[in-house]
Amino acid sequence: MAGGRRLLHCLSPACLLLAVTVVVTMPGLAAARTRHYTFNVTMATVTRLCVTKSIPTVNGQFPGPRLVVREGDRLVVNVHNNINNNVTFHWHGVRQLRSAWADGPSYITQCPIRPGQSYTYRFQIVGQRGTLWWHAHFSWLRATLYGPLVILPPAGVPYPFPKPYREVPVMLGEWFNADPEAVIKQALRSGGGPNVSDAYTFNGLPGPTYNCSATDTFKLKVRPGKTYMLRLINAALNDELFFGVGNHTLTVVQADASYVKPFAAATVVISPGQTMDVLLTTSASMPASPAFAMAISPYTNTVGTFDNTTATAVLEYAPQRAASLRGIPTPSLPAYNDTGAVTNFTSKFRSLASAAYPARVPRAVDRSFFFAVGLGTDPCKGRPNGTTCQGPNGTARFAASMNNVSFAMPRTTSLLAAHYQRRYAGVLAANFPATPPRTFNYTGAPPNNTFVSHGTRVVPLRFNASVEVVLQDTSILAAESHPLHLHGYDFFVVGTGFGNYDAGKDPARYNLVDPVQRNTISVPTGGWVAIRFVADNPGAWIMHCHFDVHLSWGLAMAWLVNDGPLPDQKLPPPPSDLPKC
Ligand SMILES: [Cu+2]
Repeated sequence: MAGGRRLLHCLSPACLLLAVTVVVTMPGLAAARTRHYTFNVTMATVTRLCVTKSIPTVNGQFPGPRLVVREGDRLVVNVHNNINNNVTFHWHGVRQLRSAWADGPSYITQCPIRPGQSYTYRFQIVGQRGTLWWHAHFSWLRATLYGPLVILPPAGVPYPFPKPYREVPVMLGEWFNADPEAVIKQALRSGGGPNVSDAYTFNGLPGPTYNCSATDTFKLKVRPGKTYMLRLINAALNDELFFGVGNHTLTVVQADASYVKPFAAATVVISPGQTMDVLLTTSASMPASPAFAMAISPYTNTVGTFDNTTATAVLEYAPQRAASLRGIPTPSLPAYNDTGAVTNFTSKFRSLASAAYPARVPRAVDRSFFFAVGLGTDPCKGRPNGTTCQGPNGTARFAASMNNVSFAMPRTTSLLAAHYQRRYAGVLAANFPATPPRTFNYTGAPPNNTFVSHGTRVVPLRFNASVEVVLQDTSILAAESHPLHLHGYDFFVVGTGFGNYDAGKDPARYNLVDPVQRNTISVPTGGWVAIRFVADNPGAWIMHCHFDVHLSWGLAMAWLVNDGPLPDQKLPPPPSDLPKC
């Protein structure tokens, strides 16, 4: 099924709200609603690029169903796993205040939902509005298990910008002709890089730049003189993306479900995990061209292979004249390695920081961390028979780390269950290093020894601790940007730069007034970024690279945030249907 086509039938949020709302009458809380959804995880047959295959889906849809809620709503999502694979779901960017059991990353907040089993995710949307999304959080299953999570403001509360005529989720994805699970399994077996995707997609559709794909094109029908809000979501597995629309300028108004000071851009850059709401105002009168191309292409500095293709979709003013899309105006996107274009764009983000939407930036810091993030290697020696070493130079295996620790997922329990039961022995060590084990010129010539260590090592945090983390890219095997995603929190991006972070000089240039608030930020290629958050949400929270290949190689760590003294500062007991390992 082409979910992208179906999207066109019900574009307005109100329409979707009608479809799935269950109103719970609560005295004195007329606006509080609980919205129920059922996720039946099933295999479905899908054809793209003339390849027909069976893929994991939610309710047979690809991409998956759109969830539409209002700020303050409670969600209840009943997941039934009917596929022959473990699965979990993550509600990407949702704060999950005191609902860590519903966050979803496998072996972090829950054991996987096994084939034939069910689990109900229950959580509330608090203090967030805009676009988020949901995706599977087990191995690479999110390649096809993903969908939008649209959070409208509370009823009667306007946007801080003129109300758009229409709002349209635009999910940017990555299509593999092969089974993505086979792709990552093969890479982990060989120690080499995984095969790259065959196409990028708009709402699951690759569009006409690929062979055998012209009929699988996402089309957005528009009228002249109207403003459309595109809810952009980068659901790609391993690629940051440029996005643009031919002859149209975009205005960015939200990022990761927080409002930003609006700014104009011809091209946007969006990293895996990130969301961005952009306004597009159509031509005042019917334009000469009946249609315009929307396009996405990768941004990367990898020395490995990557999917260097461009996908297009169509902004269609006049369907009757747009029969042939040949020659329609197309955006000129930057070159794949144009870091200058990326820096120029990302430097424009500022929190709205208004009276209604203040930026509560921590001004003082209780705990400071410096994490070197990047690739590394494991030795070939001692690998079991049948495994090979197709990593760097064919003499090692690819790995990735933070502070030289490659994160090992627990297997017998989740971190959160271990934390809740205070049974840490054999599961985790609360000694994740606050600084790299040895200092080196992080963005200069890499050290001779690039071997990583392995472990399930975490940082415990006291409730309400104010935390700063400087994320420093390394040039080991190649400087490369890493979209770092923190679960359970938004953070403020208070500083960024190229080269090595300088603790003596750089903090003086921090923005503590209106820094952007996000849940995912790309550590710049050969640079650093400083983030701050207040640990006001008890639980076990993974922070990881949102390139699935780097996560598979261990680019992750976790925070254990302890309960506070008050009753509403404690993690509640686990739900009775929490899956067991
Ligand atoms: Cu990464």
